[in-house]
Amino acid sequence: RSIVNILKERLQKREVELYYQPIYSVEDGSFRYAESLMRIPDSSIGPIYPSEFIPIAEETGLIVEMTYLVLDKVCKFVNRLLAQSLDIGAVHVNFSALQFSQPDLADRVLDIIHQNGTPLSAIKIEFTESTLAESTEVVASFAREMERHGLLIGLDDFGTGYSNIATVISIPFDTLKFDKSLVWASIDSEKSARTVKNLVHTFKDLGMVVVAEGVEDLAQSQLVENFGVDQIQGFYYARPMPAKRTEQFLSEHV
Ligand code: G
Ligand code: G
Ligand code: MN
Ligand code: NA
Repeated sequence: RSIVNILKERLQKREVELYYQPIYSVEDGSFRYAESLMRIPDSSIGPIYPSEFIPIAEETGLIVEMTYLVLDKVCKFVNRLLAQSLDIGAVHVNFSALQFSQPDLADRVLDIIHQNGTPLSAIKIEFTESTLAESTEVVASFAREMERHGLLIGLDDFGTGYSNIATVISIPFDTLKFDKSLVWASIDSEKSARTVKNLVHTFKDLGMVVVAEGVEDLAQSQLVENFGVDQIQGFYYARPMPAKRTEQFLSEHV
């Protein structure tokens, strides 16, 4: 069986699995945020990882419906947390560039969230710098429309794409996530560290929530805390985990 056929079948059966990686909030030491990460468990060939299936889902266009499925599942997950009075700040959902070729994107996104009765504030849509570079105008108008509705938008993988600072600051991003490569580079290089620290200050000064990702040990966590980031994501704090374990984790750390 090819990966394409597995993806089609999973999509049809709505059997995409979501893992969640809790995100640490520096201010109060809580874990009130998480990022959803797609997994395709398949018994015949073992689990298929995003690095393998996301490019295929993008080439075939399947990523569009997969993303709506992910969003629907995230809404249901958030609803379960809220029903237990767990104050999940927001779950970050990844969007691929291809999503922005859909003229009804904004309507579909809002429909899915409304149909689930999930508060808009509990979802944060992440897209990458390369998405922004590829479809600047579409992304900008989507971001403005989401802002009007109260849905938060985050820029992912900052520092790896073709960041045009003028574009980045013209879009109403709530959140900016520094890519792991910048975090790691800052451990080895004083120049990188100073640059990232100053950028963190710049974005915070603009009122953005700043996240560092890929934090794997104590030294890296101390470094990014010293940079002044608001939130930290990384294996040092928590690995991506199944929904049930995430619920348990969050209930113990909110
Ligand atoms: O979870 P993992 O570290 O293997 O994820 C690898 C990559 O796959 C990440 O860059 C992540 O953005 C991407 N990815 C994971 N889940 C999704 C998803 O639901 N949608 C999209 N578009 N990308 C995802
Ligand atoms: O969407 P994005 O590319 O930001 O996806 C986050 C990816 O980073 C996921 O694949 C997740 O598993 C991975 N990740 C999260 N924390 C760490 C970490 O501390 N180290 C490494 N190597 N990868 C991480
Ligand atoms: Mn992401
Ligand atoms: Na990232």
